[in-house]
Amino acid sequence: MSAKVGKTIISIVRGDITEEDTDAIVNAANSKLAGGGGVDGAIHRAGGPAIMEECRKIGGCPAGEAVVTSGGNLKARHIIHTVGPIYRDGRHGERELLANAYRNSLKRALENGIKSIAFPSISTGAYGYPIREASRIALQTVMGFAEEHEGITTIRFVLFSDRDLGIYRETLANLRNINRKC
Ligand code: AR6
Repeated sequence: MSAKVGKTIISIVRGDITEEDTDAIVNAANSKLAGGGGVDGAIHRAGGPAIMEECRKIGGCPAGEAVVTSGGNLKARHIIHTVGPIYRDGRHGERELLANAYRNSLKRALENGIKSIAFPSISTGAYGYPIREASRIALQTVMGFAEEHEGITTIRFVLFSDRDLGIYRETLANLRNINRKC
């Protein structure tokens, strides 16, 4: 399933992000860039130790920000490490921090000449963000960015389960309908 916004194709697929062949994949990291479980663990395992070496040199990344390393042994040449919010109750700036994580990842992509990028569902695993709301923020943010910026041709959301895929699909369908009515 996909949508075209300006010159950017935004698509939603099911898969393992470590196997993506986009110019960059995004990692849902922690603020110490220390590695961990979930998608972070999978990326470091598949990409090899050179990535952690680069993360150590960078030192850290606050929630909502994003930094770039090489892709190590992955097909993707770059990894954009971003840090989503830890969800508490939705009243602690979580929405803005999650939107910033997507927006700043796309900014780093533009700065590095990256034309295709794959995102996981940031913050909806260990960090507990309710996925329906997170999917709206994710898709609205990247669609808004694609309207305002040229240069990225492909933005792909790579969901790890059928359930997550279904939720992102529904959200994209709803957002496309809303845009058509405007
Ligand atoms: N490909 C795509 N998506 C995946 C993969 C994969 N290989 N593996 C897991 N996911 P999480 P967070 C999905 O917990 O919530 C780490 O320990 C997963 O099903 O990876 O942002 C970090 O070090 C879920 O939908 O990230 C941080 O401490 C989504 O990726 C913390 O977890 C995000 O789940 C970050 O938590």
